[in-house]
Amino acid sequence: MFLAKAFSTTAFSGALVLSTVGSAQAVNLISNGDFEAVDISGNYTTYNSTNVPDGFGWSISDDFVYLVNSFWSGVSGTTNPDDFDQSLELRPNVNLSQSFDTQIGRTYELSFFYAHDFSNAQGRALGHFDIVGTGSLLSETLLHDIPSTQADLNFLQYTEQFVADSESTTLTFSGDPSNGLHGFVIDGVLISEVYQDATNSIPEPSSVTGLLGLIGFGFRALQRKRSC
Ligand SMILES: [Ca+2]
Ligand SMILES: [Ca+2]
Repeated sequence: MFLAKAFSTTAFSGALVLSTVGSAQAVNLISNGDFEAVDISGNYTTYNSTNVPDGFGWSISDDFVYLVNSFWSGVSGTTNPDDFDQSLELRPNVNLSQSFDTQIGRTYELSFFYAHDFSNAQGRALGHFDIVGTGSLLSETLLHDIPSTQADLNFLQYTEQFVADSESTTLTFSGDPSNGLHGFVIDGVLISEVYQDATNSIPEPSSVTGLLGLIGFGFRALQRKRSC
């Protein structure tokens, strides 16, 4: 369901062609960002640092996570062999992390869906994430407090960009002790490089206006020359 944003138009006679710019290509640098890589059956299962299965892709420390299968539906738009869209719930003190290759100075986009466990009596949950290279590149605390039911957790999507400052960058999600037993849920974690094509950049409206003004000036100059 992740579609690259694209914009393309032809201004006039092929002289000015605007094409894809600044689009986040859907090549995910995160492994198992949709939490479908390990197919589980039943409502859910739990993983901690000692029983993370091969292929899960994420490191887990300090607490455990729930990998949710049929108890509710995730929203990554992907499913595994038993046809459920799996998602992940963070326990209060857990850290869930994954490192990925980056190039210094390049821009990347992080997006993911988040919600709270409908069983949370407070009707809310906090979640944290950090993206760290040599320094901290992006860090947020998110609150999900809109209605959540078992039929629909009402996932929201977070999207933001960051610039890498090292060749390896680490994304870490953390729960929050105030959530209690029923916490923050994530799915569809995507990090992709944002490609800026300088040769196809879209002119600002003022630039277009200026360009059209120059064309108009040239046309009027040509008319004056012919009338002389
Ligand atoms: Ca499954
Ligand atoms: Ca999923």
